[in-house]
Amino acid sequence: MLKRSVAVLFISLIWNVAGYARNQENKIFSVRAFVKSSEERNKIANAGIAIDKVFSDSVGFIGTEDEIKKIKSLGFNFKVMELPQRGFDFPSEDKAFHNHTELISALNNIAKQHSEIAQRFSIGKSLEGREIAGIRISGKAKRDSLPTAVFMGGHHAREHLSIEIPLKIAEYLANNYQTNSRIKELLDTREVVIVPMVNPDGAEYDINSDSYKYWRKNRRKNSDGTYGVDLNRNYGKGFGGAGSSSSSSSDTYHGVSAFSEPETQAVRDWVRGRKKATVLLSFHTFSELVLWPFGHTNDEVPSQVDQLVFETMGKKMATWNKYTPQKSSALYLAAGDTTDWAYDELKIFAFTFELSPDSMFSGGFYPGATAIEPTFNANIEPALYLIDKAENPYSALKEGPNDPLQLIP
Ligand code: 0X9
Ligand code: ZN
Repeated sequence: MLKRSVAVLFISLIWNVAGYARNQENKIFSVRAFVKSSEERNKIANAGIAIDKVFSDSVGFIGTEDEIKKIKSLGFNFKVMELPQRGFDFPSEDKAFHNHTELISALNNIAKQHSEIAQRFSIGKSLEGREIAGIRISGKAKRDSLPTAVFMGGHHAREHLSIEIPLKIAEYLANNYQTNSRIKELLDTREVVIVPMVNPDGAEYDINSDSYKYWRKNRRKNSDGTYGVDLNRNYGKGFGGAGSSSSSSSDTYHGVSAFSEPETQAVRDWVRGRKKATVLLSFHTFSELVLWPFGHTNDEVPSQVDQLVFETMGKKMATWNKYTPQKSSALYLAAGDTTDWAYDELKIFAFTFELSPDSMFSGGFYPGATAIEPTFNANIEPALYLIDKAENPYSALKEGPNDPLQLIP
């Protein structure tokens, strides 16, 4: 007789890599849970599970034994694969990735080598006291005098590639200002502000031991002794709603209140202060998606024109990186993310990119250093487009066969 849940366990025997050790207490699994509808998908998100990848017949996530039990008790069929644990700091093959100290040096170098256009800034400190570092790049020295594009990465600890791409964008802009007239023109008329590592404590925790930990949250010590708040559930819009968990051990734990975390407070106060910010891009990994609000509800944003701008810009950016463009809620409902807040409170056209790879099976959160260059190449044109559109996002509707409703204000 068939069991209701069928668990297939593939134990990976990759123990022959020098220096790798295994943490018996915290086994981590790649889980594929089979779902038949978006309702079932949302049921999983609502169980406090951080879905990484949506397939037509299933969802993928990184889970603990407890989370596998939860999926089982909800009656889903699933299969699991135990993940090998590896590395100390970044393992040698991944040393092109920047840890926190290296990121600070890289930003300092840009500012030093291009002092006429680049300035370093900090938006605050993480819970453990690490600098949340940023860089401003513009042909005009006076802050907040030009239309501003905001880029962020590293909300989620294990998504190291999401830190490399905004850093590379900063390097690209700074390196090309003098020699590339398109870049010079853009930067002389725009301000670009970039914070590549919003969650430095989490990113460091993920790498600073003998294994990658598949860590997602920050390093808040919760009152019950568990660790971490999901920073992308801690923003104000729809806080505590669908797809966010009130259970502190969950990967999607939303925290005790909206903006309870120093990292999200820092982002909030910094973005609020950028008076000419009109566009924002928050890099995450993985799945190759271009996402826009809302994500906490299936409703569209109240303004029909704005919804069309989101859709038009999102689809346009997807023509370059070839990612799948969709409204966030079509992926799964998740309340309290950066973009819903930035649009709702500040009317900033805010996007989430889920970078490469496409799936867990092509590297997931740890795609290796060879992923950095092609992912940057795929995303530089969308980034430049976004910077261009900072001047007037509504102008997106004037291009091509869009604006069928003649809604341009
Ligand atoms: O769940 C998230 O925070 C993002 N995905 S990730 O795998 N990087 O964790 C997606 C956020 C998109 N927003 C909504 N679906 N609301
Ligand atoms: Zn993420």
